Amino acid sequence: MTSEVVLLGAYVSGFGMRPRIALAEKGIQYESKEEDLGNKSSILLQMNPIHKTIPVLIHNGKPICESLIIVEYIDEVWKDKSPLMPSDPYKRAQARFWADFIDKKVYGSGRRIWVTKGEEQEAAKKEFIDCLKLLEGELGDNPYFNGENFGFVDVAFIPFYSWFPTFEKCRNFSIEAECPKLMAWAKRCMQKDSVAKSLAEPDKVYDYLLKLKQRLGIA
Ligand code: GS8
Repeated sequence: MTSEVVLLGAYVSGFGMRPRIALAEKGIQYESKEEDLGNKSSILLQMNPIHKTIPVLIHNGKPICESLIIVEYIDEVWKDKSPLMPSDPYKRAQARFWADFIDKKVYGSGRRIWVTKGEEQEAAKKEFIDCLKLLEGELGDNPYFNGENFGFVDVAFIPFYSWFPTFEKCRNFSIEAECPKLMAWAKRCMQKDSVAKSLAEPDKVYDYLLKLKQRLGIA
């Protein structure tokens, strides 16, 4: 059966990069529609009326929202190639746990680094690095989070790599110095075409952030 796949996204969004990687892993052709989040399209508002956020995957006319749910959906629909979720139920639960940790803790503290100042910002920076160290511990000596094969947690986390240089430049710390094994993992992921072609260029992320900071009046 041929299927029609459309992805509503935004180039620099880490959430938007996740389905791009998953679709590339599966070798699925799709139409990509770039959203201007300052002026959302009627299709986005119609397809994700609850959150009004990207990414949204539209498969044969039906929307699927929330990046991690989209990645799981892609993995289930196109299950014959490059499985992303472990087949063991316990490992699957663990993969979901770490992806949820990335969204709540890594993204949460990462966001606070931008919107706070002074002591609060220092606390957010510390929490961010602590979270990265926890992830580094979970990775251990494995090439990928699920062991030998690139999988769900890698898809959930690797988009942050595009943002690392912007964090480092603007907030004056070195992730490489704090988490060398995690950086080695990121570079390993970048050797995969599916990742390299889906991640935003760090310079474009930096430009985007400078403009956003100006617009929101954040230092
Ligand atoms: C988060 C999506 C999101 O925040 C997911 O898909 O995993 N939990 C969701 N998307 C942002 C762009 S990335 O910062 C977005 O669409 N923002 C527009 C808005 O909030 O108005």
